[in-house]
Amino acid sequence: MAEQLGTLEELPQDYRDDMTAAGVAPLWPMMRNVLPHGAPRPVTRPGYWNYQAIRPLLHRAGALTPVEKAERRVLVLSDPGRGAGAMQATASIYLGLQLLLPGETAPAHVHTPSAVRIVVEGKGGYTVVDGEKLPMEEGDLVLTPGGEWHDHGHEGTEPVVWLDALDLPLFYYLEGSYATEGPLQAQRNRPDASQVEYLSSGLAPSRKLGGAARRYPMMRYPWGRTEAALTEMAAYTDGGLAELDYVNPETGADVLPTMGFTAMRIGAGQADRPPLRSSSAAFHVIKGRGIATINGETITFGPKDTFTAPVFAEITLAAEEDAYLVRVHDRPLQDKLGYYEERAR
Ligand code: GTQ
Repeated sequence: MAEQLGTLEELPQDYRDDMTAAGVAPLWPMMRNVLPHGAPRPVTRPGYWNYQAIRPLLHRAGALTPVEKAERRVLVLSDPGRGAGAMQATASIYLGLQLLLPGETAPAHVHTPSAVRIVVEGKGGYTVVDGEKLPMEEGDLVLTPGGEWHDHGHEGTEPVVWLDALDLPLFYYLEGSYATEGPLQAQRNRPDASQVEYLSSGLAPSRKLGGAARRYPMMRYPWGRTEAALTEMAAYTDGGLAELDYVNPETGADVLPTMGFTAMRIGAGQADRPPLRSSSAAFHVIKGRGIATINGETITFGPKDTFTAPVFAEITLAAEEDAYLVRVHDRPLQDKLGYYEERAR
């Protein structure tokens, strides 16, 4: 194994100039950058976004920029490793906080990336996906998969805020990111599938031969049921820890092709010390307080805050109060690449 690879500076200037003119470059000076030994060297750094600090900025955006001038009124959470204005929170995950004021609508469009909304505050917001009207209550997880028409509306009286998570960085990297605009959708006059077909875990509509389920059969995961399930599960688990993955109720697969979502509960006084994972992650706090340590950086988190962890990060989540979080990660993508890894810490 070569210890020290040759550098660009060691090469004669005329040779370097001729390579540049020919549109080629030597691999060896760049070899360790693209294939570091043993583990990746992430650009992503742990990030922390205090909701109480961002909330006034969001509200000011509501006063400064009408939704018609924004299409989506969003403040993007930029990865500290990439700097202010970065349109990503980790290599693969985009996060933004979206504000909708009472009576506003955000126009219908469809795009190649998939999105998920986690409702942060406010009542009366809704998203229409493929004609299905999905109510948005605090903590709910609402899918708008790539290729599905969606628009947002607000029938309540107070501002509504939700966290958007998109696999936009991947589509952008693939030069595959684009949107198409359209008129607001006609809404089906019935509750969403989480309240009709998939009201109870373990039960799915019985089908006739050839009657296939929709690719995305359930697009809203109500928080109330998620919290109840975590609490019940934690009562019978060492340390009051429980984790539940959001899955497609027809197939048991991850809800989206590239992004995964895991609801977590950490009991007061307990700590979660997961293995080092090859997936990057964002943690959104639904309830509770605690201290996160990510690669040695200490983050004091409270309700509605969001923080991120790069790939293979050493993560400790210590709860001071019973804490409920949703972890957004890219393990489904890594699984599909035959790559996902975990290492003991
Ligand atoms: O609500 O459709 O944060 O298209 C970024 C792009 C939200 C949305 C974002 C989007 C949306």
